[in-house]
Amino acid sequence: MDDFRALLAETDPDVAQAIAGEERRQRRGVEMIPSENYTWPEVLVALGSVLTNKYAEGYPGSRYYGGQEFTDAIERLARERACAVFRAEHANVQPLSGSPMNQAVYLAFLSPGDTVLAMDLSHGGHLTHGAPVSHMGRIFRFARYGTDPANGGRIDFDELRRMARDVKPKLVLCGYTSYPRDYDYAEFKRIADEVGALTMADVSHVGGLIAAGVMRNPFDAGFDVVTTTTHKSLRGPRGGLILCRKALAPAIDRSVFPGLQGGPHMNVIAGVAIAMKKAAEPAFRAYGTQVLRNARTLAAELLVRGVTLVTGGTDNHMLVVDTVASFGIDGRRAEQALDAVAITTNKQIIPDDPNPPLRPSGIRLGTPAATARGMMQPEMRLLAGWMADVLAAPADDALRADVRERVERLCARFPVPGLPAHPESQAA
Ligand code: DSN
Repeated sequence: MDDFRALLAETDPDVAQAIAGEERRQRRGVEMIPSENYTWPEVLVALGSVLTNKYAEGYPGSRYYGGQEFTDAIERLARERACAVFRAEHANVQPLSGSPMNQAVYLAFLSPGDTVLAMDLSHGGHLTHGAPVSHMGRIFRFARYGTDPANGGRIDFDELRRMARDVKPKLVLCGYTSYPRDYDYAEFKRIADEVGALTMADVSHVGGLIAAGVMRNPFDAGFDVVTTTTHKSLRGPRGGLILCRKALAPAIDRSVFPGLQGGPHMNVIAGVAIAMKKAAEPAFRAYGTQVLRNARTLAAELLVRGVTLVTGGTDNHMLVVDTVASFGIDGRRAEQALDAVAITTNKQIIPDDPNPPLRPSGIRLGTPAATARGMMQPEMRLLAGWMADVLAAPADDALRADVRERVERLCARFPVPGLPAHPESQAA
């Protein structure tokens, strides 16, 4: 690999320098975007392997091109391991990422104009859950449930049941990108059964925590379909998984290929196989447990500092901070202030946000990446204090310089998985 890095530096110094710069950024700063993580070094090897050269349309044992003895073996491994980790009857490991993954499910079971009951974007849902700006939002009718401020920001199941009876969805979808709580999948399933709807859980954010056995698994409540990206808490390569009951497998597989996609990315599927092997190990359960502990510690410490958290805390790996209520600054300003001290977060709309998405009222924080580096509760306490100080005084240059130095010193003690210790990439 090192020889190839030298070759790249010679062939294309512009790209090589940008990669080295990104390595430096990842090494020197704390990654707190809840959907990001550091994948395993072994996955990086698979991603950079010759598997990227191979076309493999179709499925193992039934492909449209020759030369599949190794790709078939890899895809079978990835499918079997994913089924074992999630207790699923069938896994399709070909979705290129989260959006096509969810699209493939809709297109497998719905006709244009059919109704889906899904979570409102500002309350935590995802663009592919029918936001009006997404293509899916134009093809299908999405009815949106929200969270109830009177119930601590949790889902109001009475309202959900009323909506389900009213709109008669063909699919009830639960899943989120900015909801810091766990789901009562059994209650969703009961409501879906009452109206004869299919159940789908998009667990992209918490896939790794479900795999680790530290959060609820929708299949335990009898869900039909579960989707997850593979690169968030699961720590795999960028990709998507569709897991389902065996009876639904033919429709799902046809929908992914040839319905939506062409050749699967076999280098990524090899990475998924590796990540699934890792996810089945006891060490991954310990990782998931620590991700949750770290999130709770971060939340407790921020609450002590008077910070307003959406729902008042967290049950998962994620916190949503109301920066307007807490510090009188919008999420964009907060994201920039934290970027300046090498703590990476993302601006985030909050429930019924009066502000637009590029200037929303909050930020999201998450612990999967910092935990993958080995950071634990003491580091979360430090980070919470530094973030609260910086957000309370975003224009204070001296404070910023001091916190940035402290963050970089902290980071030097926690190596980034998969990053070689190249002296040149450590240089300023
Ligand atoms: N970008 C992902 C996230 O941050 O939640 C979802 O698409």
